[in-house]
Amino acid sequence: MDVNWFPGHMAKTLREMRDQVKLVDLVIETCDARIPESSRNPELDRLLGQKPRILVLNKADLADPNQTAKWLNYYQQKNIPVLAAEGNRRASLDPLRKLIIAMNQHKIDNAKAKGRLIRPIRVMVAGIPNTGKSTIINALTGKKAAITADRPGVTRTAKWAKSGTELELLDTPGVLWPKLGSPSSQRRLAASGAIKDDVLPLEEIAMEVLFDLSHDYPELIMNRYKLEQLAIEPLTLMEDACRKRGCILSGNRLDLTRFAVLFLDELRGGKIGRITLERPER
Ligand SMILES: Nc1nc2c(ncn2[C@@H]2O[C@H](COP(=O)(O)OP(=O)(O)OP(=O)(O)O)[C@@H](O)[C@H]2O)c(=O)[nH]1
Ligand SMILES: [Mg+2]
Repeated sequence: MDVNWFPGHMAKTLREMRDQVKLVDLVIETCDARIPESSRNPELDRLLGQKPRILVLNKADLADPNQTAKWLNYYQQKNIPVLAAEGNRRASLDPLRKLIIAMNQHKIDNAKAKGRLIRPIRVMVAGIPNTGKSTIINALTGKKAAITADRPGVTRTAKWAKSGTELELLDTPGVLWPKLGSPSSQRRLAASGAIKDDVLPLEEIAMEVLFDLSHDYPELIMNRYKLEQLAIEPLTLMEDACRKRGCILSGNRLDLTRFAVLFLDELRGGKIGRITLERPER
C-alpha cells in the first residue's frame, strides 16, 4: 500500500498536542479494541513522555470478548492502566471516570490538606482517527457538543469540554504517524476505518482481511456470505463471497469493487459479528 495517510494537518496537530500535554494531568489514549496494537500511535509515546495515561480499548462491543480479555491482560502485564469501553454506551464509561479520579486522588488530597480549591482534573483524549475520542467525551460530559461520525478526520481542532465539576476534557483530532507498521498492520488499520477510504486500495484490503477472517472466524464468514466452504486462495474466496452477495455486473462479471466497499462497511459496522483482527500472542 502506498498511500498518503499523514496529511499536513496531522503533523500540525502533533505539534499542538506537544504544548497542550503540559497543561493536563492525564491522557486517555483511545485505540480500537479490534486492533489494539495497530491502532496505537507510537508518536504518542514520544509526545506524552511520563504523563500518566489510561489506554482505552474502545468499540469493545464490536470486538471478540475473549480476545479483549486477553488484550486487557496483556497490557496489565505491562503495567499499563487499561480498560475496555463502549464510547457510545455511557454506563460503560463509569470505570473510566473512577480510574481517572483514582489516579489523581493524591492531587485532590494534597489540595484539601493545604486548604486549597480543588480544581478539575484536566484530561487530554488522544488517539488515531475514528477510535471514538469525541464519542467518549460526549458520553462523559452528557452533551452532544463534539461532532462524531463514522469516518476519520471528523474533529479538526482541539476543544475543551467540562464534565461536571470534576473533569475538563480536551478533545483532539485523530493523528496517524508517517511510517505505519507492517503491510498487514496497515490493512487492519484501513479496514477499521482509521484512514480515509479515497486514498486506499479497497479491493486489496478487503481481499486480505476477508482471507484472515476466514482463518480466525470461519463460521462467521461462512454464515454472513452463505459459503459452504472457504477457498484457500484469497482471490477465490473473495470471488465466491462476491458472487453469493450478488455483486455482479452485466455479462456475469464480478463487481469486486462493489463487494470490497460492502464488505468493509459490514465489517466496520459489526454486521459480520464480533471480531478482533489481532491477537496478543501472535
Ligand atoms: N460500535 C461502536 N461505535 C462507536 C464506539 N465509540 C464510537 N463509536 C462510533 O465510531 C465513530 C467514530 O467516533 P468519533 O467519536 O467521531 O471518533 P474520533 O476518535 O473522535 O474520530 P476523529 O475525530 O476523526 O479523530 C462514530 O460513528 C461513533 O458513533 C463504540 O464503543 N462502539
Ligand atoms: Mg473526534
